Amino acid sequence: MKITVLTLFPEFFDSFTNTSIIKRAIDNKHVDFSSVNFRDYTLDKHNNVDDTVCGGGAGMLLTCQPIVDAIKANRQKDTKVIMMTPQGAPLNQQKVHELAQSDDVIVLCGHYEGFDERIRSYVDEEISIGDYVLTGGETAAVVLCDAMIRLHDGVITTTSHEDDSYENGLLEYPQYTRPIEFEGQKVPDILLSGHHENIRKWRLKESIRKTYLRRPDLLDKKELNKEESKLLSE
Ligand code: 6GU
Repeated sequence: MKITVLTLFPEFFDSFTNTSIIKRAIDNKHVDFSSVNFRDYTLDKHNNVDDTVCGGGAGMLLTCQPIVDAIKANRQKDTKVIMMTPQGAPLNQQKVHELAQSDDVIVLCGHYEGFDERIRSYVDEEISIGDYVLTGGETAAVVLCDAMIRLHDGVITTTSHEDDSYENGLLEYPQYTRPIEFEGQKVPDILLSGHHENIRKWRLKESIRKTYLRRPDLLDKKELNKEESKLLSE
């Protein structure tokens, strides 16, 4: 997968691409990541990329020319252009799977008060990471890129994605490691029993319980199978 981030702050992504699993995914060529400064594309003699709002109002807007030229210069025929904006579709794990199907994406990050509306006609998808406002799209782009990259084959080898929170529409069950007792808190006996089927049932039940208590909205959306419905009613 190729990811090109268009941003005024390409250095923002340095620690993201130089740390842990994402660094390894790049080193092992699972992902080709670059961040490009769209200021490099401005034709303005003072290098500006923003201007005042037509009709008046506070703040500045990103102008069409540098951004549209940066998109055109960095896209191929099949590139998906994603704009990070609080007005976008809410990001969830299903959306991450969808977007991670693309072999080539451009992720556009805004700053200041936002984008000239006409830029949106050059964009395939607008994505928001939640109902709160950030100073810029860069932090949101890191979230989106991390979630997409980790889904690629070979990036994560130690765990299966199917057990992750949200993959099956439920929150993850509680997990423990040694010691068996820590400051009076014990690992549940069943996890030490070696009885795999009972452990599987306990984990599913705890997943449902945690989801019911913390995120009932997820249960409303999920189609429970027979076993899950039975556990929920217990
Ligand atoms: Cl994608 N951008 C900004 N600036 N704020 C946000 C966001 C994105 N998602 C939630 N808040």
